[in-house]
Amino acid sequence: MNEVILVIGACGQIGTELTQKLRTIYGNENVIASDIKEGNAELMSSGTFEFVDATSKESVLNIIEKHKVTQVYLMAAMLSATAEKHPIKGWDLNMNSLLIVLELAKDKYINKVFWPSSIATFGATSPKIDTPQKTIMEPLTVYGISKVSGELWCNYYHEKYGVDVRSIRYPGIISWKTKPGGGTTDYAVDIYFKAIEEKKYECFLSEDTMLPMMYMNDAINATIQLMQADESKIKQRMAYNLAAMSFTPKEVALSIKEHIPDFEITYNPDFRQAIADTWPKIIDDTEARNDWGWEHKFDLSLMTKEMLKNISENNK
Ligand code: AKB
Repeated sequence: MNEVILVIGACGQIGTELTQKLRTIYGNENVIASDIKEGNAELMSSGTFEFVDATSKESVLNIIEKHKVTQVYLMAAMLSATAEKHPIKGWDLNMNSLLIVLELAKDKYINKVFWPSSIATFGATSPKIDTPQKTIMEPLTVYGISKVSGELWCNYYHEKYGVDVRSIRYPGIISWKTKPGGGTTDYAVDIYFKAIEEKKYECFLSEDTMLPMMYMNDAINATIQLMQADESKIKQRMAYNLAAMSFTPKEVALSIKEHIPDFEITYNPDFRQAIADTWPKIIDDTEARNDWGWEHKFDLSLMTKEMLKNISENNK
């Protein structure tokens, strides 16, 4: 079957690189990018772009019908820090967009859905080390509440209507092409840009705050691998735990110092510290590895090399 893929939220941090990778696999003409705002030049020039309001069923359905879309990757979301400032807006965007896409899948307009969950589904009462696939989930953020609820809806639509919806609990994602916006893990991207531009960085988390993280290339490969996996391999219809590395701000600073010896980090924790303090430090992703063969490639030192190289080359 010839797949036509719609990426909703294609201009965000993950959406930008995901869309480009999908275009190399499925052909530029078969991957439609959509968002409420335009994206970077590469994204806009490499294939079709449509403006979409992810919270309007009519807006999403119009694009699906116009392009005969078969699969949707729903990447539009309000992240943890921003959603704490706008709780109802965050809930509306994160939930309504998902329910719209699940309904369209139930009514057979599309046959497969990807929806991102997050380590934010876990809360202060979840085990922090080797956080299991199935454990207590009592998130203390609006974003986390929307992600647990979304996972339950995904599971419900699969159990009740047979919808083929797949999901991953992303850790903090680190990339150099498009910056993230409004997350608690954003420091781990900003620190590399500031290291190149100013050789110093003031971190909004404390030096020993350990969080699960992943380089973008790994995140994109995992997402596409999960979507391409044979249905018999998908045993979780909530979302899969996914891990690559865990580190603290102090550890990433030391890794940067190996390349930029005079780089300096200072710490000035703000409201995001309280969010990070409720999240896991290390995730157990055994199920993803066993069920559909997930393997990460990037550790902290390899990622640091790639980040510094790419940001410097791009800054020239
Ligand atoms: C955030 O920090 O809100 C996100 C996430 C971990 O889902 N990067």
